[in-house]
Amino acid sequence: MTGPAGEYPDLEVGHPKEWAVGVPGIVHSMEPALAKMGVSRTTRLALAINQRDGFDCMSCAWPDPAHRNVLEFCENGMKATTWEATPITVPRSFWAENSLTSLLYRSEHWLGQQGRLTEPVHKPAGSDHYEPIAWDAAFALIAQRLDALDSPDRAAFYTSGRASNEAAFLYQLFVRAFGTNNLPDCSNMCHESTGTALTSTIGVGKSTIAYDDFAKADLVIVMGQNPGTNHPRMLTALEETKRNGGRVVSVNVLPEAGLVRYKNPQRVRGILGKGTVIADRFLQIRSGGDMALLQAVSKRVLDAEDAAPGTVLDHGFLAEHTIGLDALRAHLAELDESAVLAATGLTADEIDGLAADYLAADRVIITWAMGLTQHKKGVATIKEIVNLLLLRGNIGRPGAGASPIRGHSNVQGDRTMGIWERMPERFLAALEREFGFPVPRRHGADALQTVHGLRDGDIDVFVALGGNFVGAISDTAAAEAAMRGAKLTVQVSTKLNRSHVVTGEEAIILPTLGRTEIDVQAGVPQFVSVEDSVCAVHASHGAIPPVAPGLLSEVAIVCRLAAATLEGRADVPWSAFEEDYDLIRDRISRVVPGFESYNVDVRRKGGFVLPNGPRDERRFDTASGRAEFTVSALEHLERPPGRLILQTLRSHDQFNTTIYSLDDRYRGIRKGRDVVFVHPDDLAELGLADGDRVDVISEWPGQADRILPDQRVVAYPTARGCTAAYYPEANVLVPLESAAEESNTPVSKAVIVRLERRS
Ligand SMILES: Nc1nc2c(c(=O)[nH]1)N[C@H]1C(S)=C(S)[C@@H](COP(=O)(O)OP(=O)(O)OC[C@H]3O[C@@H](n4cnc5c(=O)[nH]c(N)nc54)[C@H](O)[C@@H]3O)O[C@H]1N2
Ligand SMILES: Nc1nc2c(c(=O)[nH]1)N[C@H]1C(S)=C(S)[C@@H](COP(=O)(O)OP(=O)(O)OC[C@H]3O[C@@H](n4cnc5c(=O)[nH]c(N)nc54)[C@H](O)[C@@H]3O)O[C@H]1N2
Ligand SMILES: [Mo]
Repeated sequence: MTGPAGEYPDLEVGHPKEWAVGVPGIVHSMEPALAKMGVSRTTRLALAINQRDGFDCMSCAWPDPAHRNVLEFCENGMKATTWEATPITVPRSFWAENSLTSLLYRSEHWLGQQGRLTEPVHKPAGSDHYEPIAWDAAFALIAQRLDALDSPDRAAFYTSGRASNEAAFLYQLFVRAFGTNNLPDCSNMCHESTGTALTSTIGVGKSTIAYDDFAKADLVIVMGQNPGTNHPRMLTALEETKRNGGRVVSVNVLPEAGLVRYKNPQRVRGILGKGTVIADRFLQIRSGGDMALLQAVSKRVLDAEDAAPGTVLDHGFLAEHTIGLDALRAHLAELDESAVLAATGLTADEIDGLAADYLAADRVIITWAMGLTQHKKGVATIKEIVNLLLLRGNIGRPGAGASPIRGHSNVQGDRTMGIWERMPERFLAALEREFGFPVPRRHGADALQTVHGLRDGDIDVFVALGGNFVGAISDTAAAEAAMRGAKLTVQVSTKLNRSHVVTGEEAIILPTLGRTEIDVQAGVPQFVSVEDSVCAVHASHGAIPPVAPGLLSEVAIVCRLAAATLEGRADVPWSAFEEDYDLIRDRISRVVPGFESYNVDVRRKGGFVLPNGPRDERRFDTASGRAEFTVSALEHLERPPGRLILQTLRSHDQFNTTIYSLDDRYRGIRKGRDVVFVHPDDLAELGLADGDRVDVISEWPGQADRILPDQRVVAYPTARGCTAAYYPEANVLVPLESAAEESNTPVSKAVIVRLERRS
């Protein structure tokens, strides 16, 4: 089937795949690399990804096993690596040839394909072109604009999760020395709901498991996550769960390929055989129904205990380490089963089945990602995960725990290093003690508040250490209008994206080294370090020469910007830090708990694992000093008649706003992205058919419609009433006002839409 029209005239729609990865995946991943980089550069890269003396793969925050394969990467890791390591660069003539107005009509895919950025450029106020600028002039200009602000709070400093620990620590140090906590980051749009829920219930906003716990688990419940595309190496861990007799359950709106069947490319059986069936049970839940499902399972666990007192719950653990069970018990006693069925779209049998799996398992891990966090009730849903795990003591022992799977490769480390608009007092006080300048205490702006600040004229300068803020945040039109209100926007980036094109009055791009590249300072090769999803910190060494001479590392850029802006206002040795990253780590070791002997530990084989109260000693640093059961009133999104609930998600060939190709192999889509996936019965009900072209229109009370025009309808086995389209194109549909309670994360997985056939 081939679709007509639109931006993608060659769009092809086939059948979704059942299995993931395997040799076609790896071969597919090497082709573009080989074509662009030649065999020797490609081989050097492939042999260095995720190896002990190599670099940390940028594609996700999945941890590395103790035993590493010779090629310890996945198809998508190789894509991310090649995307960065391409020898193609943006030529100087590009800026004169392309006005910003003309670039507005280019897709993210096209922008990324222009190659690596190699020299700083400046767009003067009133001009429609960037033009080259010397590094020192660029730093002086930014410093001057920052200095001219009435208050440091009139600037915001965004971070995307690729920044290393060293760069992130210096960046927040600079920003706080400048005088603000305006440190929004990509995590605000990602796992903020996780951090909020876990910190309040178990005292730490991170995973409570170690890598090898997957091999020890009897049951892994994968909720709202598509590992086949977004964390492919996780499938190897799930395969181990299964090999050791464990079960895997997937709770998802979609039947995602990798969870159905997986062919491990690292094993002969995976190459030749039919692969492993990963999910023993698949619960195809309605969007946002997870809170109800988890409450229903917890209720069944409590009922089982009532039927056979003393045999089901972990009474010793509950008595010693938790509070609040009685309130939960009372709440669940009143649980309305019909509301649960309506919210989940599941049958009582399906829920009984999951409860039976949970009760039969001695050791249970629950993992999750964006399918839970990007909902209005995301925080409450994750608190229900904690409730369920606590009932049978599934936290703080081998093979059991809560395991949020992070997105960006160092998003967790950046938070540990202080990238957060609301860092706790103990961190701020330690920073103040170590550096001796007054650290601001007033909470800063998160990602959505930054858009509001820009829109309302409260923020004038926007600086981004990586990422693609206007491409990634919700409500693209509103975000872009807000960004245009800035006086100055600054992007520290490897490649072009939408955020370079939609700018403030004045704009600067500072190109930077990527993680694949060798970083030499004062004649000595430096390394950086990162923290993965299971709190393991390890070194990352560049493997190939920089794509162009004169590129600065992120650390160097932050140091020079700080030195130019602060002009000795804080007693921080910026140029010494730039020359020797060990000096940065020495200071981190005096500020951040767990890093006391950073420079020694990070040089150990495989790095080191940060202490974690719940995991290591069942210590819960909450308000009560115990793990806290919580009670949340059941709520789910009602779908008005004739409407669908839209989720915005990733294709197989993209990394966030970076589009590698126009294919989504596992979902049967080729050469286009202008699709909207709809259940066949919903299509019939709406009077639409597969292949129709529609406008997708989002509705928010009291506001004008938001429109994603001209999408091809694809009949797809999604849950009834739920539809899906690709992020970031569909971000235009997500209202700025639609944010998760408590975490303020954009609700990217539940937008009420209607589909209108184009005439
Ligand atoms: N190749 C590649 N790797 C990546 C990324 C990438 O873009 N490309 N991005 C990285 C980043 S930053 C992140 S955060 C992660 C994202 O990793 P994921 O969270 O896996 O990414 P999404 O594509 O947003 O997929 C969301 C999943 O949740 C399901 N879902 C949606 N709504 C619900 C719901 O209400 N309930 C349930 N149970 N399921 C639901 C969707 O069907 C989908 O399978 O991946 C990281 N890794
Ligand atoms: N609708 C919708 N919106 C979403 C999501 C969703 O599921 N749906 N997901 C959200 C999530 S989970 C996330 S994490 C955010 C992602 O938000 P961001 O992290 O802001 O976005 P990315 O697309 O990952 O950023 C890509 C850009 O980073 C730059 N870059 C790449 N590598 C480097 C590097 O090493 N150094 C520097 N300085 N720059 C580099 C390149 O210029 C590249 O264009 O988006 C969020 N937005
Ligand atoms: Mo993310």
